[in-house]
Amino acid sequence: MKAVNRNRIFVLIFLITGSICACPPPDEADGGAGNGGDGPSPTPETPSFANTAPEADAGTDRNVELGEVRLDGSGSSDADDDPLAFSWEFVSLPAESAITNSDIVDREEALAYFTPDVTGVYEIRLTVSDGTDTSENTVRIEVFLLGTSGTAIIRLE
Ligand SMILES: [Ca+2]
Repeated sequence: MKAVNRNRIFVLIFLITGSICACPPPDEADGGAGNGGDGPSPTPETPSFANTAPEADAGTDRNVELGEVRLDGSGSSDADDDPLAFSWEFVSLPAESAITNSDIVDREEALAYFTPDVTGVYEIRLTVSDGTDTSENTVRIEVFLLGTSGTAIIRLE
């Protein structure tokens, strides 16, 4: 008899503790932010104005003769048709080159240009912003110098 009573007590305790543990209906009172929502609180972003990041397009890689190089980021786009802000900057330059980002004319515009000071490979990054998100794209431009024969490519030292 005592054993039976003890079992009943265990069952009773189990039921009580079980019901206590289950008491707060699993996170539903919190708006369903339960599973995995223990970290940073649910992002308070405005769902009705979700932004789509822009897509930067710095133009196609190419080889050009030494002279003014045009940069064309007009192929960049934004799915929301947000107005875009542009910024061009050099990622890498020929070792002999002494030009800097400030030598990029209209470097905050979709259409910009610069004048290389030496031949070699110039890599220029376009960063496009829609005011919320940004996107980057890099264009590689190899600048060469035509020899007198019109075919030879020589390095300008
Ligand atoms: Ca956008």
